[in-house]
Amino acid sequence: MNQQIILERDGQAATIKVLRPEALNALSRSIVDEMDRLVEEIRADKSIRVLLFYSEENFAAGADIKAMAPCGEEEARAFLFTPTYNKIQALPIPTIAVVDGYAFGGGLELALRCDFRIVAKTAKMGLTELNLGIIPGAGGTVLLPRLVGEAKAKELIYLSRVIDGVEAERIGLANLAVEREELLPTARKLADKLCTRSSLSLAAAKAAIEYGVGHPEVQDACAHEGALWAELFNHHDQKEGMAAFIEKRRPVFTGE
Ligand code: CO8
Repeated sequence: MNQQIILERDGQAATIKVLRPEALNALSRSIVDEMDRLVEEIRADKSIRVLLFYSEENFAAGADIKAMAPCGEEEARAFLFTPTYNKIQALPIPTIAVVDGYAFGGGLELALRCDFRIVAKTAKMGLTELNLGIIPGAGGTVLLPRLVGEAKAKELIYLSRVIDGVEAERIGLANLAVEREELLPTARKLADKLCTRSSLSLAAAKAAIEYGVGHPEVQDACAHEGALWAELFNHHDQKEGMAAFIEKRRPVFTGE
């Protein structure tokens, strides 16, 4: 078990934290292996309603360059973080990347797999892989264009351009940029708000959006959305949500 990554619990929220300050929280293979195990644990634990990724000082200065440097093609393939990042993206609960300091390369790609990015105005973010003679390899070329559009994604990736939190918010890469001291309180407030929503509705909304973004055929995606929508009528949360509206009170969702 790698001790450089931990899971912290705070009520219904869980936080995954990297503890490798000497390398600006660069992600080694064994850190990501342990991240994979933690993600499996979170998926199985129905009491966890929201997952945050937050590491002190720096989100992650990328994948471990010193470990990748000697790799050949086969070893590089084995080093890829894609299977773990795919699992993170597929979690049915909302995920929030809380970005302070550097989020470069595979670090930013982790943030791109989350549903929300709350960033410090002073954060430094970039898909800087082309500086190293490679390309983003954990979803960056796929997910960045979805957020900022193809032209801006090409500019950022081709030029390894590093942007701060303010610019990240302006171009749609971040949901919100805040002062550093407001970073965690803002993320916690968002997490608390998400925990009051129906976990079933959140999971269905996430599945519908993911499917819709990945399927350009609008009628197909809308049919998928409609099936998820109708299925929710099997559950208490739909009865409760609508009853609460009619009775003019706040709904109490249970995820059932
Ligand atoms: N990997 C390994 N070590 C790192 C990394 C990294 N990504 N980033 C920083 N470190 C280490 C440095 O080597 C240094 O260690 P040491 O003191 O032993 O030399 C220590 O952290 C502190 O770093 P610096 O002295 O460089 O600190 P500075 O404040 O001068 O600079 C920077 C900070 C600008 C962040 C600088 O460290 C930097 O440019 N780091 C590299 C950033 C980068 O290029 N990241 C992308 C990596 S490639 C990648 O992520 C590929 C992802 C695609 C596939 C994912 C699955 C494999």
